[in-house]
Amino acid sequence: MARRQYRTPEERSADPSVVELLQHACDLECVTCFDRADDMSPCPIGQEAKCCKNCSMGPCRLVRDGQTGVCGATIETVTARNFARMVAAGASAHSDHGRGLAYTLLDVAEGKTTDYQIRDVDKLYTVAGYLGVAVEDKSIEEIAREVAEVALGEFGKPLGEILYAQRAPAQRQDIWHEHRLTPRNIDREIVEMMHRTHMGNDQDYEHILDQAMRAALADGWGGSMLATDISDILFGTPGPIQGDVGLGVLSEDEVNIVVHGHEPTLSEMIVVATQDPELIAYAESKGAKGITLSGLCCTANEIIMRQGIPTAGNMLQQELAILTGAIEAMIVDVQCIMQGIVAVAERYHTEIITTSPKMKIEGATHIEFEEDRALEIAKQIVRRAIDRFPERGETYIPKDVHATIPGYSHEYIGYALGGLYRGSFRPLNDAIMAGRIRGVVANIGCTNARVQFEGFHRYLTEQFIKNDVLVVETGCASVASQKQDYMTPEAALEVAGPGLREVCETVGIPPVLHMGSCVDNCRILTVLSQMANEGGLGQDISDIPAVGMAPEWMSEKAISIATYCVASGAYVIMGVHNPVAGSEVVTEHISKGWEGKIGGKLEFITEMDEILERTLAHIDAKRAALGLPEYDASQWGQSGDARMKVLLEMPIEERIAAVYGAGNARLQPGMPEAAD
Ligand code: BF8
Repeated sequence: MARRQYRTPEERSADPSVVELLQHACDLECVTCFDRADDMSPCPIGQEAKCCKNCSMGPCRLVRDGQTGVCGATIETVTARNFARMVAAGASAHSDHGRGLAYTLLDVAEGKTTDYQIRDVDKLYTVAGYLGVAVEDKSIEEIAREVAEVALGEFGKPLGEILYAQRAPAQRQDIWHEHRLTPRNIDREIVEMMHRTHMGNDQDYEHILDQAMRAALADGWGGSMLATDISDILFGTPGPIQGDVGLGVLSEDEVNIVVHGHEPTLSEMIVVATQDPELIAYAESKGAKGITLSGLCCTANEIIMRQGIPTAGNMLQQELAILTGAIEAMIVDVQCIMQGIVAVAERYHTEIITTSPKMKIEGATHIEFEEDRALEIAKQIVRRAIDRFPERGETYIPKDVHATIPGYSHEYIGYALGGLYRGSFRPLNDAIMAGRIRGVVANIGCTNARVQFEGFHRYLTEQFIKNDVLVVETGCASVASQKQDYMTPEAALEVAGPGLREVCETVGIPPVLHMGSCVDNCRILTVLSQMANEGGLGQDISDIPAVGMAPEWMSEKAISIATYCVASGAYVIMGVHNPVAGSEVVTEHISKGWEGKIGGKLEFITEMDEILERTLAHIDAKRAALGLPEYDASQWGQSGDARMKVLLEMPIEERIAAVYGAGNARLQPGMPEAAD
């Protein structure tokens, strides 16, 4: 029997600090998700969605041509069902997150909690407008209460359609109506998805997949969009802020608390508690120099973009962070939390604290978070963490910290491009129309232990910006770029292509923009809608030279996001593996079939260079369809700081010739002196 092949740390990770910790884990014989991935091949039947376990006549494994389940279900039905159930699970996760925030807003409005406030009144007014809540002669609290009530109604209202669908370009709304894809309410679409995929129900793959799109749209334009909007109301709409990213943000001499998960209601309160002078003094009384708070996964995105709290890492770094031996407590809420962290924590003094009524892990401490006692509970948790500090043993913290500027909400992008009174997407559209910016890529989603950690994210992001493609990112993908130093304006000078660089220099933005956590992918929908409405790039999201991708995806949420982006008109590429590979018909349908029907398509591509080529080809094809000039990098780069740097290094005569033309090589007034 062939010996199982274990990947080297370098094969497992493109992030040098993770390579270092994987070697450390190996030395300690500590098992992580990377080892488990190598130990256990993915089930070849489940991986391709060829297994139906929706009734007890099965599970049926459809491995031979033409084979059906006991009930007669075909491979098309089975693969479509499995895909649709992934969408339902992903949509439910985002939407439940949104519902929780709506309840918190209601509690704030009714004075049931004083630990949270309405931090962004402007956003409250904007959201009231979207939801049809009149604001005249009402107090902030009254408006907030009505907004919360209407928002909660969006999850289960008996009649009508979700209100946020009206935020899409008109043409897109027409397509949704034509194909009966407009979500009615969020819960209904998810419940109906589960119903339709029950044994003996919907057995037409196209019909099943239509409902998958409707459930996904209820996520993107419903649950996620409400989650983002209400988070902004309660915690502030993000704007650029300086921060640090990398496992090196953990402190050698302070109490380290890491918050991990998704919901800002928990993390924002932990931020407040860790800044409490009494608790800082308590930490000092235990021999620490203070308290260092950092984030993991999407929680990290939430608190770095609003509070500047450092990010320790993304999803696959959760076990490795504990392996530093420097974490007193890892506080988790919901989603993307691996059970494996408990086993790693048991080797150290680290306490894993679960806080959500929806999530417990055997072996972890459970301290349930209640919004009406939020700060009190947060302080209790922080105190517990401090109590662990004297038990800390040897530490192994990689020296890995990167500066970053996260927080490019769609509101801020509009402001950056036009100021307070003229905020608009016009300059972005103009730059794309001229060809300075070739197109836009939304690189989002997870990291996955089955592929080289951040290998795809790092390679593709670099290639895109070198090719003058503006990249926007959320979730774990954004953490990869931050660790790659691509989310600073300096990255534009050093890495971006000439056209993108000119735009970044003019506006003062990085070539890769951080737009938040995974629920914040709906911000990208808003940007695309505003670009379509601005004019010059067609009438619909499907006209824009843009591509979405999650090359290292792993979660069902990523499948829901991909599906709502496709149903909104985008071309989306996913890596890792094709979860409907069991059926060529379904694979073809979600690509060419969906493209013909609704203008967006979903493809699974596992080779980096193929993803790159297809993305650029799609962007160029969309440019051509709009009648825009062919992308030509040689036209750009004659202005801006980077160009000035090159000019200043030239001898004066050459510099003058470069600027004014060879025939006019005489000193011009105002020309800077040569550097030498
Ligand atoms: O929601 S990117 S691994 S942390 S699922 Fe999870 Fe994927 Fe990270 Fe946030 Ni999103």
